[in-house]
Amino acid sequence: MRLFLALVPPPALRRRLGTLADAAQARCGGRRMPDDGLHLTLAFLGEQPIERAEALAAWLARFSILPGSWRLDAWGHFRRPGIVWVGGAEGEPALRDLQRQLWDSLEEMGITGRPDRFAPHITLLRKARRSPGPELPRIAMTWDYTRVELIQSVLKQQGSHYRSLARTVLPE
Ligand code: 2AM
Repeated sequence: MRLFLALVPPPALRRRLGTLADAAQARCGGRRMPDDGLHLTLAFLGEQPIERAEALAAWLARFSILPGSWRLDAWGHFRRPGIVWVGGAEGEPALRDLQRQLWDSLEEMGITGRPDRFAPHITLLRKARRSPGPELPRIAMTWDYTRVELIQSVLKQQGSHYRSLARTVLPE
């Protein structure tokens, strides 16, 4: 199973991000992520056997995370895969701590693949033909996050379909 750990925006924020995705697609082309697929990847785990997915789900459902706020205020572009994303211009220490904490636990479970650097972003478009430009709407949003989800990515012809398998409990 192809798995990753992510934060999933609440529905109202997803809709606002979807509006940005529409504006970005009008300028940049490419394939727009559906609103219900928008997320911030904290750890990409790749292909894992089903027993490990079960162990990960049980592990994740046992703890809560420190809630935080992520300030979204920047457009970005990964040129080669044509990814257009939104993220934060400021480095986000709380998100980095969360990502580090998750990878520390994953490595204890024997999972490899920790990236050298973490570039937090929410992908809005794939296979975009142009980079985002100054005519795109200004972004000023705050994402208050409380939970991490374990998500399965099922590759389909029209793009990946995401299925949430488990999530952390809400902080008290
Ligand atoms: P992307 O949006 O920048 O492509 C599910 O595929 C999630 O995991 C996506 O958010 C994707 O990031 C990320 N992802 C996919 N393949 C990856 C890889 N090889 N390394 C790191 N992240 C990856």
